[in-house]
Amino acid sequence: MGQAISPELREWVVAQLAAGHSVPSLRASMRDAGWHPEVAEAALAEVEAQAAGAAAVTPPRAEMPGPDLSTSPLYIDTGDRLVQVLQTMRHPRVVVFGDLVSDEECEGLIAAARLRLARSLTVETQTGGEALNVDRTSDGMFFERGENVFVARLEQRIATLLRWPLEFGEGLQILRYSPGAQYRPHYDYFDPAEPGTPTILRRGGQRVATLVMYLQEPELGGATTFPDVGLEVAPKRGTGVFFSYERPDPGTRTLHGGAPVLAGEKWVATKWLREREFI
Ligand code: PD2
Ligand code: ZN
Repeated sequence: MGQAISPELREWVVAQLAAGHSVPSLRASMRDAGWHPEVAEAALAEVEAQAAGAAAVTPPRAEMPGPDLSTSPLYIDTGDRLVQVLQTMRHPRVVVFGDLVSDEECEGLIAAARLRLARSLTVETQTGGEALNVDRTSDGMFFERGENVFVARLEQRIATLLRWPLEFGEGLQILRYSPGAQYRPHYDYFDPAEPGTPTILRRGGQRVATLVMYLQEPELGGATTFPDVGLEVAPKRGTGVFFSYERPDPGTRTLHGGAPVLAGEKWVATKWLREREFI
């Protein structure tokens, strides 16, 4: 019985061939990433056959998460809170929100996360597993979706604010940056050219947007930076910075980082939104 070829695996094979990699090297990468040889062969054969016919056209993403800015609102009512719209940018799409998280919620999230912190792991696109990342020197943890009342309330607010189903969100990530800690510039989407990416994409497809919320402000440093456009967002408690990327591509200008904390401690909560339900 042949296994079905996922759209993600097909996409990855297309990207690799387009980048000039040979079929034998793709076969070896897929084997190393744990794909069954039959599935790998079927995916290669299918993509090669398609390439011989009409050129594949990737349709633009129909819908994206984001607030309704059509009336240039100063506030958005999320049902339980009036969130401020402080700043917007179109390319990259960035929106800075004020009064997004209450002091009580910031403190509740930090208290629940503190005991479970570990040196941050990031998703390892080579293999689809997790690994220590030298580019990120913060400590972190993940909550399950809806794990406690603070998490559940915030997730519902985010779903309303960004008009994206709650179930399409990953669990909330909490990060603590001590003095000197930083997160070097990176993209939050998964690199389509990496062999582990098809495995990662099985849980809800690509990431399409990020919301970083500041739970505790440092005394100095710790801005979220967007180097392509020279933007720095100050890590003010209760504020959040949203950005979205309709393609997993640097052309979205969503390169961003967490500048080194120079004094004090910075805590953030990050919500990543996927294309589909995140299981
Ligand atoms: O803490 C930040 O400012 C930051 C910067 C870049 C967080 C993330 N990325 C992230 O969680 O992806
Ligand atoms: Zn990031």
